[in-house]
Amino acid sequence: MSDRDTPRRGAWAALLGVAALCAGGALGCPGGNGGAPAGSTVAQLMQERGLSEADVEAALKTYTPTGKHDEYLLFASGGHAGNLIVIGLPSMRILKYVAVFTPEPWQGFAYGDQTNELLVQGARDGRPITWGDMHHPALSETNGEYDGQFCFVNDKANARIAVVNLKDFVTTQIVTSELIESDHGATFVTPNTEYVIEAAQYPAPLGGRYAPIEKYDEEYRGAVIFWKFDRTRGRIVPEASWAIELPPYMQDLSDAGKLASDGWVFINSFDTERSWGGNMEGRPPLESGASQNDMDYLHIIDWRKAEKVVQQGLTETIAGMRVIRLQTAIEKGLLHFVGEPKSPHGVDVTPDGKEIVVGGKLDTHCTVYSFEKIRQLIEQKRYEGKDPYGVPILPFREAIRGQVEIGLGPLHTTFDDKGFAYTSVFIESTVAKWSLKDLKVVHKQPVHYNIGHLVAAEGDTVSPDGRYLVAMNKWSIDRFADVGPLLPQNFQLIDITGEEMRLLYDLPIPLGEPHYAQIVKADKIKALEIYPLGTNALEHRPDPHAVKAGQQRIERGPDGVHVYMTAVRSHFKPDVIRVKQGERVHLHITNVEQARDATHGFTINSYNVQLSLEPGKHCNVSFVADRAGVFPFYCTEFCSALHLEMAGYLLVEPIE
Ligand code: CUK
Ligand code: CUA
Repeated sequence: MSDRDTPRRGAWAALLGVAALCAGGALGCPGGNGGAPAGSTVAQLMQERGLSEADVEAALKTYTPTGKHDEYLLFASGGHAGNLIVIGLPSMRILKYVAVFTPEPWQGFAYGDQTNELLVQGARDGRPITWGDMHHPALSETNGEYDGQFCFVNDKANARIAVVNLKDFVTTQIVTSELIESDHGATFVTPNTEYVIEAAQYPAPLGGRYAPIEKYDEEYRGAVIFWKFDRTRGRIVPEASWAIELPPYMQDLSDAGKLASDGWVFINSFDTERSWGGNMEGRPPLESGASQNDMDYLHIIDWRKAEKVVQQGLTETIAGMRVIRLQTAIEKGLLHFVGEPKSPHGVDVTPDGKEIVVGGKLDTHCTVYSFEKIRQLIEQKRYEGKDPYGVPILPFREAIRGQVEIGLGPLHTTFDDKGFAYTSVFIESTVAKWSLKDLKVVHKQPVHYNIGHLVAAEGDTVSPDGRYLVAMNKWSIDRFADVGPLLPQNFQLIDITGEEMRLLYDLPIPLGEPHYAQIVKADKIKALEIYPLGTNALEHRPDPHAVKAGQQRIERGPDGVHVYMTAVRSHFKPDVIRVKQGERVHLHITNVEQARDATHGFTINSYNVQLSLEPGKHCNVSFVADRAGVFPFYCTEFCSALHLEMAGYLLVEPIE
């Protein structure tokens, strides 16, 4: 407190690197340089705003002057807002919301052009879904390093995966399999992005069948899908993807092995009790039923071996997906279990791939498993038993290197470049820093409040950067000005360069609950500045309907009226479109600008159309002009001095 109330000028002057400033006389150095009076500008500011030295230090470590770029990018899930948030570090400036599962008008996402088809692709059982519960973004990797090319995200509620192309930060694909009804251990990638992993969370009969819940043990199942990714096409290939059936436990988080453990996938689980609720039917509520056992099971999957089993055709097709049945997985030695204490959460492979760290919501430890020990136990077939489905269980004590006494409710773990691990401690609201070498906690940093995930710079790659950590807190309670009972989440930036962590910055996230994020070095992302003229952004190639200057035209065909239009500051050409009521209108609009940031929007009254036409981009829109009348269209981006004049008319003449 005294620190806060009485800033000590000498110390902050040192911190400001003050020689140069003193020379200017502005700071009033004690005893020096012209004897400027006490109560200098910075000191006054500190006093007026009640800032401590620590506050000023934090400000200096995060403040990013105009024109300076951030060193890192944080890709954070937007939770049930269904989008992906891009944030610069250390400034914590929000740079973009990338529309993924939810229509987004600024980006013209799902407001009339082909992006609508993306949401149609992501329909389940023919029903389009216009939101998603995004949990875990995963950046594509090459040799276990982020390569800056793609970001994958999941939708827990509807068991979907999307691909975002980081050339332009645009969603290009949404896939779903009706094999499963929800997911959570998604998305995680193998070290060369061979596969995008999606593990189901809530067991259900595979393939969307009905079965009475009393048949839970026999008919309900979990599964993990290995979505094959084709990097050159930038697409997931559903026909080349496959899955493994799992027992009806609630599979939770996943992580892919790397280096020493390359070729393996680890999935933690809960509810191995197979409790399914029924609290109005004389049964225990789901959550207490699911918390009876002292141990749940860490799932250990040999995916390279599984891939061979798929190639041998030892699969059954369910809901269009090739599935290795549970019995086959057991017989072929693809799946092993090892105990995990008390309602486990989080599974994180260390940077060298040699160890696997699992937290426990109702435990005070993180358990550190040795992959080498696990491998040997599997080789020697040393089991301590089998689960009710016949999955072999490795002896817990022989599979671990040790346990770290962390605190109440350890969840997720991330890593730095100096051999330290950082675990989020939910009940305590702290980040615990501990040494991988001797499994001892060395420092705890309070956070505000209820931390879920945390992420350090490149912290889940083979070579973490250290530097920064972001705590993703579920509650913010009193941290910000009151905005009603629904409060923002709080992302807290923490400096992890020193022995002790330092809290630097709070960023309120005014969106659905974000869960996980990844931090990548900004210079790894090589995004386009503009599109080559006439680009279809969904396919990253020239659109066959692209319009060049001088080729604008209106053509009538058997399928309706085709309008080939250009947008350029400050007009659409053509700017008058005449059709008859009931005719189908096809708009083909190219922004023929090649100047950076010269984006035009396009909206048309009453037809729910809104496009974003970045320089060079081409969009196609098609609708039936079923209402007679006069419909102004205009540019929705303030693009130029005559932006308001960038408008035109769709004239829909009534049929007699
Ligand atoms: S989960 Cu949210 S805090 Cu969905 Cu990764 Cu652990
Ligand atoms: Cu184009 Cu405003």
